[in-house]
Amino acid sequence: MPARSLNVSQQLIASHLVFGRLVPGEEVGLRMDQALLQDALGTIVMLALEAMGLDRVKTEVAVQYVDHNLLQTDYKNADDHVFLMSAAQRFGIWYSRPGNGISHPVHMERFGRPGKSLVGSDSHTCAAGSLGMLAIGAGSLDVATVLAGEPLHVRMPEVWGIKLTGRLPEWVSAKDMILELLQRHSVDGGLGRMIEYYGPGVATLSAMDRHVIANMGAELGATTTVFPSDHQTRDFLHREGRGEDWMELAPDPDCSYDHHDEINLSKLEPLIAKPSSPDNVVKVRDVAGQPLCQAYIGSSANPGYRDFAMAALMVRGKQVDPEVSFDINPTSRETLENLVREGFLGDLIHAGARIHQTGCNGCNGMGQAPATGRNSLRTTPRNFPGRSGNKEDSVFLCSPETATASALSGKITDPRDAGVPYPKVRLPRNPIVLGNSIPPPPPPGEALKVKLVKGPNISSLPTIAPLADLLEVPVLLKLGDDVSTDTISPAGARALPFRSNVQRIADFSFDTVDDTYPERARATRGAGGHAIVAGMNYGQGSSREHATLAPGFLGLRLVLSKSFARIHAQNLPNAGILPLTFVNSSDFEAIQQNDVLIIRGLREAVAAGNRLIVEIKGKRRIEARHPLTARQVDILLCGGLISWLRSREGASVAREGTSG
Ligand code: MIC
Repeated sequence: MPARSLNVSQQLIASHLVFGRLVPGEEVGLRMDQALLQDALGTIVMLALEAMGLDRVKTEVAVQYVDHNLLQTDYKNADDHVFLMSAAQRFGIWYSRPGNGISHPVHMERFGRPGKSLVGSDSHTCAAGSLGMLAIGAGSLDVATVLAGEPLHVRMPEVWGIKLTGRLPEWVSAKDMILELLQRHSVDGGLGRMIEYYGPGVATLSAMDRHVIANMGAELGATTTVFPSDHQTRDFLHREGRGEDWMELAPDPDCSYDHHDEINLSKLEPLIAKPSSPDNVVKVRDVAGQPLCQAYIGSSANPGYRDFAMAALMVRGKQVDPEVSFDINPTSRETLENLVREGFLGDLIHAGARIHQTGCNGCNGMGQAPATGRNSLRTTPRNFPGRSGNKEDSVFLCSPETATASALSGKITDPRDAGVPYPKVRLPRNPIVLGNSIPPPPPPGEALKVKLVKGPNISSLPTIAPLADLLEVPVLLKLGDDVSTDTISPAGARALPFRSNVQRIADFSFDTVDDTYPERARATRGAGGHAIVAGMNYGQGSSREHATLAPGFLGLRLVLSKSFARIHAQNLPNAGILPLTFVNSSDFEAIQQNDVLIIRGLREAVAAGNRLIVEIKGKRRIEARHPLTARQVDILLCGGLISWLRSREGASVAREGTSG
């Protein structure tokens, strides 16, 4: 029988398949060659590795980046950095110190390799699909499990082939292309899908353009994104001094895709996502003329040298509007050094830019919060309400060209109307490459002697109770569609320093929508817990485990929604919380806040099948279903992922004991 023709996604999945079949919707186990951790979620990974008693990570490469929590207003973030350095050394993980840059572009520069797989404790891990990697974001507990040598468990996605034709016109860049897709398909358009770009237009996009597009596949809710590995990929690796890491990856000639779409790059125009969702996309010309208080360049969504060089060339010899804060956030030390050498940083400074340190910074509210109700134009990936650190924010997402044109005029401006000649950005001829900026971990013998250094804010993970047999829980919150993890466990400089202290960060849960929730929830802790009811795509956005562990610590036992975002749906059972969806979504209307939901015989019922009867006390019964695999049911019955892993270890120790 002739071998089946595979697209690139299927080739990558097939070459990493540990168990399962390439049948969409079925659970597959994937071998992960590499792992990426960032500090805001890495502390949970390290605490989990400690709780699991792991000696050394089992992936080929694992890297801990420190890029998110860089503001050191007191001891907390600084203590986390020290803890992460000690834990990285202890567990055999490379450590990228603060100032080296954002995990996604730096990983691409230093470790990315076509054909390899990568798991990351960050939803934008998919950015590495730009190099032809199978790169998947996951919750911190799942990442810890992979580091301990388990495959990554995901549902086999459908493959969404997007054919690119044409070439981006002047003033239109990769960000406009991904905004076009968000306009067409919304923030849940990629659920259950892996996006694969193909067609003649792909060759016109550089590896860094592809990074922009792959990164924001997360905003479409997709499992991941992949590009083929071609001459652009080779060129990128060659420029990084790693030409030997290149291999070609192309779809088989007769392969097919489960879904189709097409974009003619030549027809695109500058787009912008209005507040406060990445899919609220319109043409820049439709909102032109509105004033702004901030123009922000940087983040993992626009990390390339060209993005900063473009801004620099546009403002060369000019001054930005005096009422605009022009915030430049370099994304990697290497990019910054090249910008300095080529003189571009000088252009930006001269024009009035504020130069921030290399890292994620204001992207998730670690500084640079905009003024109340004033428009902020950002090249970042997300603009969920309040994410900037100001509850009353008004954040737009756009390309560096649009942000810079608007900074110059003081009004939202289509870059084609800025009156600036189109700058031709050329990559540096002999780029500076920082090959040794990340030292390798010590060898095993030395690593085992390293002690974890925990500051006073670092607390062990809370213990989680096994699933109860009777749930009788009040609904403490009833929420709408597309609730993001930024709503569940807010970002921003107030809350983020508590990322290594689940018990404390719990007090911030949902406080941007209802600041009475933490106290009301805490009161249910000893009394059987509580439930949350929500609409579609609950838990979209970040992979942050705090969005499950923290409400779980406050007594959250059940989330009943119309649908879940991918990573959050995996994080819920890992934190011992039961996810359920409505069988009839109109039943959503039947439940009000403070209603009590009852499920009897729960332990047996979740294991027996995926349908459950939920009684709305004093009203009626409705049908719900759980999306759990057999493994996830076991995890829930055990009281979350760590207890489950421990119980399995216990079982294998017992087996070894009897066999001896
Ligand atoms: C984000 O862009 O939302 C973050 C901040 O990078 C998160 C990680 C986090 O919550 O720390 C993500 O993308 O997963």
